[in-house]
Amino acid sequence: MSELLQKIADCVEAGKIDKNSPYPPAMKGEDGADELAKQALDAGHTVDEILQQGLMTAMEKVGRDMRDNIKFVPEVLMSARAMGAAMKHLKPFLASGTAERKGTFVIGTVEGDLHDIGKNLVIMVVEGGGYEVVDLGVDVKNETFIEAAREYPDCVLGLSCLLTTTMPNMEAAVKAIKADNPSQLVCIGGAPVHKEFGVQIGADYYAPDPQSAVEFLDSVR
Ligand code: B1M
Repeated sequence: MSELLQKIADCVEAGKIDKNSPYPPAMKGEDGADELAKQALDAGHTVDEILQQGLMTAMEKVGRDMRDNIKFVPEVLMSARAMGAAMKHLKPFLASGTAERKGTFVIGTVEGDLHDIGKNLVIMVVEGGGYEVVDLGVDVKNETFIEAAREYPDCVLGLSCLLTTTMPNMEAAVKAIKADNPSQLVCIGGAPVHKEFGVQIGADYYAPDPQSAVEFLDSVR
């Protein structure tokens, strides 16, 4: 991995957002994920390299440290903010789709779940794939998904979840959406969910990554 990408990964892991950020004290005054992501783009690194080698690698390590009680929620939040600062520079490349929109994708993280980094990445890629995206945010109640589906007829609903404990909420959401309108298309995604789970809960598609969500949208429009 290049030195610049390694530095980005170090910043995300340490929660170093930008040069002015006083956290962590050991990195005070140094460039953060914000400046380094811009430098990496200027140096010719691809968006995919920065995402996969710089940001995702670091976030996976943060996740392992969180699981092993080495890092705690406040530190993980700083890492999430550092990742967000870097992603800001990637957004124009991911979301530079054509002006003509191919359809509407309404997405939210299911009730009880506050994780939104993956969802926001999906939004950027789906926008880049040429779709209008309506972001319902996190901790989205079943009724909110249903109301949005009525407000945007012909939309595809996207449900994200990152916790095993909110997988039952995803199931409840899909069942409520389908009970209201059996032909409403629903795509699910998120680290703990998988294809079999999607089939089991009655979702139309399980997208393992953002690009797969675009491919599903293209296949049903
Ligand atoms: Co949380 N957290 N967290 N957390 N957190 C995990 C998920 C965890 C695996 C960490 C761990 O223990 N190893 C663990 C879940 C364990 C489990 O479920 N069994 C966990 C836990 C336990 C918790 C809390 C319960 C901790 C606590 O309070 N004790 C708590 C729950 C809060 C809540 O939601 N109610 C909590 C809180 C938090 C923070 C707030 C601190 C923060 C979230 C900040 C934010 O999102 N704004 C956070 C973070 C950052 C993580 C980890 C470290 C990183 C998640 C992430 O953003 N990954 C995570 C560990 C890990 O994943 N390594 C962890 C990067 C992101 C780009 O990937 O979200 O997977 P991901 O999205 C991917 C794909 O999944 C896919 O595309 C994306 C790009 O490839 N995708 C879709 C996602 N949604 C999709 C939808 C689609 C299609 C594709 O179509 C609709």
